[in-house]
Amino acid sequence: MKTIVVIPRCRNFGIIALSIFALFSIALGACQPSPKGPAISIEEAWGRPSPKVAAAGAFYMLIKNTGSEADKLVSAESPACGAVELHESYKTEEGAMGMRPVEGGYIEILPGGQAELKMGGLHIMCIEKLADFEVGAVLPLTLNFEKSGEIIIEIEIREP
Ligand SMILES: [Cu+2]
Repeated sequence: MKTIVVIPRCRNFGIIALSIFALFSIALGACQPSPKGPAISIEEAWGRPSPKVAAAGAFYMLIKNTGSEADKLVSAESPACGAVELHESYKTEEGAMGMRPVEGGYIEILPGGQAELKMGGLHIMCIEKLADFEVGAVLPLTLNFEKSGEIIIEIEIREP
């Protein structure tokens, strides 16, 4: 599922700038760059396939904020997972890759910004898998944002 955000178009501004209509539009604030508050949308949500015996899986996606205020992803849950954690990947002192819960326990998305959850970086960890992560499976995931509240999406299990 995708959340669609409509932003007023401000293109061709120069062409219409002299028209009375445009002057009215400006007066009414129709060309404001973004709505009030955060405006969160999720794109390209997917997860890697893994064998049944694997205890955990990871979800990746692009979280965009086209609003005028920052928002924070604070938690997530899914009936496909016993627990869900927000993780980041890091390099250990020995040079190996590890992962850990994100600092502060949240992922912040600044106004006009985005958070890219990808392999080797930020990700949503599905601990204690309760469903098969086979190619073609679609798993529901609820994202909880500090200001935007619950956003329910579908995770497509596919090859990277
Ligand atoms: Cu992880």
